[in-house]
Amino acid sequence: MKQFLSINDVPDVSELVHQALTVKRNPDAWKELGLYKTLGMIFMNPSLRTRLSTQKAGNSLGMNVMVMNVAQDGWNLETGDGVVMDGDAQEHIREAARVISQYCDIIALRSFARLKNQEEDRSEAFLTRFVDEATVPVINMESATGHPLQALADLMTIEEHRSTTAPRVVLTWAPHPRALPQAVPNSFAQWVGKSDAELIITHPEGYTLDPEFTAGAAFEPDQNRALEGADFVYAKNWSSTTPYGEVLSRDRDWMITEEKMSLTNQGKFMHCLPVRRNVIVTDEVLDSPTSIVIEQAANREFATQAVLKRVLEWIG
Ligand code: AN0
Ligand code: CP
Repeated sequence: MKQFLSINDVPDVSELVHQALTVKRNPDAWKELGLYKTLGMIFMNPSLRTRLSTQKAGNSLGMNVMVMNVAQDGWNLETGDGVVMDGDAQEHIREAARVISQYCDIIALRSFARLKNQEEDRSEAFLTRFVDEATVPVINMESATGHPLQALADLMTIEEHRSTTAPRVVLTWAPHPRALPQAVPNSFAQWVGKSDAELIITHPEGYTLDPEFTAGAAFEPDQNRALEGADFVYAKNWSSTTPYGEVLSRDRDWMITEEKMSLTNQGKFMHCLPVRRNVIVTDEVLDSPTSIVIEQAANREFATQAVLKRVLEWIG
């Protein structure tokens, strides 16, 4: 695999899920594959899971790993062409991406949606520009429109817990005080769409996800009806899409409670984390055995290890 920006870099999703589960069973089996290779992790936004799991995944393959919180510790980056740089930005992404490439064999990048300009986010302006300037493979640790490493870990978790070939998976919007990106629900819908699962999406008006990511999914505006018979409930907040990037609803009735979970087929509760307790989901649900959020987070390590392994094999 020459890069991992989105599902489009994955020829066979099911095969990659199984590869990641194989890595999980024996994480030390490729501990020399990345010897003398350097992974550079570049963060434009905060992280707990992605940062630690990616670092560990790289180390398990023998890689040297460097981490930089560029937004906090680096120069402000300019991305526009032909700009007279007499404002806040001290460095252009052209030099930054090319310089980081000098020190690294693989670069992993996190750069969230800015939620200001829909076209800018939709076109993955920052990620695309970085990839164009970088001279080594790039791995997406959440970009404007997608979080494919999370989706891979989510599919592993569903695979480990499913009791039928085609489980009923419900992706439900849940309230949150701040405007969050659509990257996680986009990728989740897109990756589940490539599996045997049945996907039902439920959200209030104004929150319709880009159809590019939700092909094949059913939409049910009534959350309770959507939850009926669900094997997996994946809760996530995202900001509105029409108008773009706003908090249109704070409706607490969308929070996942034990009562809502009782509508499901003894469904498992999923969330990518970080999660706001008693806003997205109640303590009772999150602390019950139906919650598999910690397993999802654990699988991030092996999902990323499988992806790094593929990219290292491509580098040779
Ligand atoms: C981020 C988001 O919603 O995209 C990261 C999730 C993995 N979440 C928050 O900013 C709370
Ligand atoms: N799920 C996830 O990506 O978490 P972090 O934002 O903490 O990395």
